[in-house]
Amino acid sequence: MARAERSEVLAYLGLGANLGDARATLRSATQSIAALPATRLVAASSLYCTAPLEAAGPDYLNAVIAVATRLNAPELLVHLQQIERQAGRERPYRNAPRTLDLDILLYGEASISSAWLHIPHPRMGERAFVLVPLAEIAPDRVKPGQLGAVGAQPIERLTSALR
Ligand code: PH2
Ligand code: MG
Ligand code: MG
Repeated sequence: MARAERSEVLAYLGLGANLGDARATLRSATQSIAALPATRLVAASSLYCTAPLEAAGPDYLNAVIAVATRLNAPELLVHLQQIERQAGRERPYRNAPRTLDLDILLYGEASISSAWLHIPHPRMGERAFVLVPLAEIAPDRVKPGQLGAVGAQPIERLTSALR
């Protein structure tokens, strides 16, 4: 008997970069994610210029995208880490400046806590660079009051599009 197809899950991914040509890297990463097996791009936020939060170095470019995927969350994570490595990501210390950071923010309605993966992303509710682009493409996934709570964090929407 044929194995039942896994159903699609809507996942929200945070993209960030503050080294190298961040704009080109985020665009290219979005294309690589859209080309992953069993995955399609559903929405992309604007690009945002944001001040580093709990981190040093240059300003970041951040965005959030939505994908519909049949990959499970650990499979998706492995693919995202491969795309980070292809972009030259190094991890010399926590929150070091990076050529590319790809985080799974939400995976459907799932709550996952393993050694490698915590979904929803544990710190997303404290970060304007996540909440503002997420609210742009999925206002229902941002809780009332959350945006106000991060209102003091510098973030600027850029006119150039992510895709
Ligand atoms: N990522 C971090 C730490 N600080 N600050 C901004 N503005 N944007 C980020 O993507 C970011 C950060 C750790 O992942
Ligand atoms: Mg991150
Ligand atoms: Mg990360």
